[in-house]
Amino acid sequence: DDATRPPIQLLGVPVDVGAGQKGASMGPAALRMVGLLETLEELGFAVRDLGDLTPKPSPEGTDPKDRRAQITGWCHALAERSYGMMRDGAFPIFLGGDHSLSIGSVSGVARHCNETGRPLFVLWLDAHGDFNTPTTSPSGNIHGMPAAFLCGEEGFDGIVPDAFRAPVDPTRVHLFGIRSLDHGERVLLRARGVDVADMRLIDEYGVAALLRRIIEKVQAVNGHLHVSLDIDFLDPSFAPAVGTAVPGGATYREAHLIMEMLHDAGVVGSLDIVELNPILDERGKSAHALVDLVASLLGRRILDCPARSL
Ligand code: 5AB
Ligand code: MN
Ligand code: MN
Ligand code: MN
Repeated sequence: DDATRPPIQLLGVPVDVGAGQKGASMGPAALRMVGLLETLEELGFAVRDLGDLTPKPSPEGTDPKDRRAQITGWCHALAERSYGMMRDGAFPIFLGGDHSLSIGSVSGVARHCNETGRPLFVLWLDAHGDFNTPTTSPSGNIHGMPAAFLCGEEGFDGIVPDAFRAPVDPTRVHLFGIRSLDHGERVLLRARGVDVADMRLIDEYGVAALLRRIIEKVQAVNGHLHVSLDIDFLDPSFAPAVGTAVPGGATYREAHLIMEMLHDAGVVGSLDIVELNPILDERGKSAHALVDLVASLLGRRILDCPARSL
């Protein structure tokens, strides 16, 4: 029913200093170019494009070589913005940009959930754990750390304003599709009790059974599920536009099934689409694949007329 569907707000977050390679800053433009907004409107949603975020300048001026300071500028601005979008009653979609942006986007969502008493769950669709800290990281790249930040690990002081420092319970963070972990993050993930569905588990049980357990946990407490979709979750054969491609990712249909099940469950309240690096794409196919996945998440069906089936 249309009346119960929140309006969608799109926000571009053209950050790439969190990654080792430049280019994800063009992600928001590419997603718009292949028709994200129009696709969502065709599904019957009211969609507002808020344009691209600009980072908050630091009082002393930000040294362009200080990546941590740059990320802080983005995440300060994004945490506030994300919180505002949630308060508006919107369904926010954050268009990345590298994965460091989730430090800001999820912090804003978490603050809103705390205020409204809704338990927050995070589904992290990724080839990587993103559970390094500034101490364990082999690369120093902040896009390999956001999940650790969100679970309250140390070493991130000041990266979002204090009012937004609301750690998510690690047992409510679900990493899914994982096939590349560093030693330090493997140790931390185990110690904190984060739920990890790696590709080995997915191969044995299939995405449906593993996702159903997560959905049921969220539904049992009327939780809010934030989905953080890193394009490298997908197999690079159909989504090559990634700086950190790892073979053996989710197939096209596995990824769509996840989105379709999430839609039917009605549990998702916010979404990041991150790490699309258009300069590495092949004739826009990765960008198109992402838009099709978002469409499935928001109700496109194979069999029924989309605008009437919701
Ligand atoms: B992405 C690596 N674990 O920390 C690191 O793309 C890769 O957001 C991180 O998942 C990949 O640098 C970060 C080696
Ligand atoms: Mn709300
Ligand atoms: Mn990744
Ligand atoms: Mn990631």
